[in-house]
Amino acid sequence: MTRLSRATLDHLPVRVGRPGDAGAHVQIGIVHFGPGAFHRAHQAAYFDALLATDLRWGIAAVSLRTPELVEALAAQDGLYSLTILDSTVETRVIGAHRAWVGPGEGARVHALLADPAVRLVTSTVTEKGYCLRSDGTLDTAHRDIVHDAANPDDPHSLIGWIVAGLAARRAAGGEPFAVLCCDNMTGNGRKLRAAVIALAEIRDPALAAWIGETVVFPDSMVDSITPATDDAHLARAAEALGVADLAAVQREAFTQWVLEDVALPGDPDLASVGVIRTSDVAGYERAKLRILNGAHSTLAYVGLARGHVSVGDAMADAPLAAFVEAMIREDIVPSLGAIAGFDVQAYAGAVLDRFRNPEIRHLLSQIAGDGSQKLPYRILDTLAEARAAGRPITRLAVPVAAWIGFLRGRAERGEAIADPLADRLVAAVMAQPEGDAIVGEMLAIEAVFPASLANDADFRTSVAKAYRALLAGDLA
Ligand code: CS2
Repeated sequence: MTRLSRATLDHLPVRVGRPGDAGAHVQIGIVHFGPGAFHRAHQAAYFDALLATDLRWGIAAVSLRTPELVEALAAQDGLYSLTILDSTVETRVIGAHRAWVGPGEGARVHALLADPAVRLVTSTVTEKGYCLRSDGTLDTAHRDIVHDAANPDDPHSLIGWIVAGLAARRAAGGEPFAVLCCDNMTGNGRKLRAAVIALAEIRDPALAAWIGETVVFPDSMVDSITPATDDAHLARAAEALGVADLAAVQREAFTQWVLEDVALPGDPDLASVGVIRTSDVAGYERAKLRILNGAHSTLAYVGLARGHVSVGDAMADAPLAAFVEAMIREDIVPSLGAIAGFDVQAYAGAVLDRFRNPEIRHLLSQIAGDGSQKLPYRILDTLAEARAAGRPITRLAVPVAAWIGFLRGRAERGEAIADPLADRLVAAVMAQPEGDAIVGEMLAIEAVFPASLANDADFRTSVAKAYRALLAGDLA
């Protein structure tokens, strides 16, 4: 089948939306690391819209681990379709990507990062891609960071690439780029900043000081439910387009990007394309991570245990949906405090509606991956604060117990666990016969559970109780 490309763009059905840019004169202003489905469906769509009025913001997509994606973008001149799954389903072509760089092309990454026209370096490499310890600081014992400290000109990690790029800017006497983290972590910009400065410090303390003084790392909150592209979606995209599109993505209509309101080099008018600029990102970030992502992880682990496959299925399980709603409204919302101009209970209701979107089939197994990286931001922070404030944690202990049960089930069946700590997790859940003694083994993993929780008898008892209940087929 013919592929989507600049040459086939003019022949697409009229109902398919066209890229925002005016074609040939787009400059590359952004280097993006990790152009997976979420980036292509979210950030790239904002910049695609911005290109309609400002041609400086084309994206160079850097995927140092996924050659297939780079091949697909190359074969399609960087074009791909975004399908919006709402009461009406709409497809449009995104044209923001103007360069694509794959494994083994480090020299091109160096050249892009050194180019003064590149004003932003952005990332969606998932939580584990930042090589942080559970306290949010750079893990200097991480294999990639050890490598990058010894080989600063041939980095493996995102952090190493940012340091290398900033070192080149400084050496050339140029302006630095801004660094925008677009992953689901609290204080994502601040954490990335501290990690970059920590690695730069090993290389050259003067470079670290220069980064601290001149480079901005705004915090951001990103949100749009983006189910992974599967064969069914590739077929749907091909049908809508009349040509094949191997980089197609799909998402819900709702999309939000809240970005800390600090001046960015080149001053892109992001507000004109719907990005919310505010000085209070932290409030939005906490609300989104704790409500949406916390509920997602709960639905994933409890839902899989109850035999469900997708978020929609899990939400159709009335006791489970009621449990999650009560957890959000009674346990999570009280942890958030007031956020100016933001109705948290209304937000919670809207999130639950989004989970029920009948057009979306979002697999629980997709959400269940990388629990060791996700649960600290999604559930454990809420739990620790609830304990400190003396609020109940009976419900909040359930997703932790369900995660442990999920790991045990997978390990017993010899199934792979997608998690950078998989070996340690499997060792912990298999250290004891099935029963709540496993909980103690898991809570001893310091890379996941802070000592304040691991040593808290009430927390331990609550998780063990929830684990027993789940084994018995009950929710709590
Ligand atoms: C999900 C998120 O996969 C997951 O862990 O919870 O990707 C979620 O869909 C997004 O954060 C929504 O913005």
